[in-house]
Amino acid sequence: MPTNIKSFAALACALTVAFSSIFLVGCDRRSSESTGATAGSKEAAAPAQSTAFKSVDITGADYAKQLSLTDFDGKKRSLADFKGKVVFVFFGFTQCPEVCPMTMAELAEVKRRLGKDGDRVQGVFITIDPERDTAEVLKAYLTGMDPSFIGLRGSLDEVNAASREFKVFYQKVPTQDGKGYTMDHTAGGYVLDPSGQVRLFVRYGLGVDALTSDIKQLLASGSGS
Ligand SMILES: [Cu+2]
Repeated sequence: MPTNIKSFAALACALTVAFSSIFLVGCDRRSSESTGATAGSKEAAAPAQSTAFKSVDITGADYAKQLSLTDFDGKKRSLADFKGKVVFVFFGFTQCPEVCPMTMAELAEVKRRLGKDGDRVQGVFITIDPERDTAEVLKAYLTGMDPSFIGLRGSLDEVNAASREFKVFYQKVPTQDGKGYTMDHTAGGYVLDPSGQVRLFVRYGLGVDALTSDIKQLLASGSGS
């Protein structure tokens, strides 16, 4: 008897979660990386029951559809280059003290755990600090964590356009000594399925187990051939 009610409740919950996740991306704006991360882990706990995914399911979103930047070897890249793979897209900067290195290190661990299937997972890191993150810096940083990772950069305008397409926020924040700056940015990544559709928003701190499970599902559903 309660089946219909249950599925309706699940749907309503999923919609609420999807809506709040879009809102929360915006909420990262003013928060520093650490507070953003704390808020993220609290919010991330809720969606787990309403979907098979541990991340926030954003299947059908009308953004994160295109990308046009240059990789650290000077090659022009678009999302079409990664078709057939599950792609993890993250916006960050190499001087980030915690969120960026933790996120990419976790993704590297996920790839290792997946073994042979890990070859079909592509990590894409887009620098929001192209002034300091030269191609050389970006390449050393990423390939040091996983030789398959790709780093993308562009002019300030190009990076800004990409961040708008992915609904990612970032801004330069002067350091307290007044001598330099750091970057505030959205602490989460996007996962695209092998057909190139955006499927998940991964909040910072989700963890290796959950991310491995989510990516496994997308690899299984999108094997195609
Ligand atoms: Cu960061």
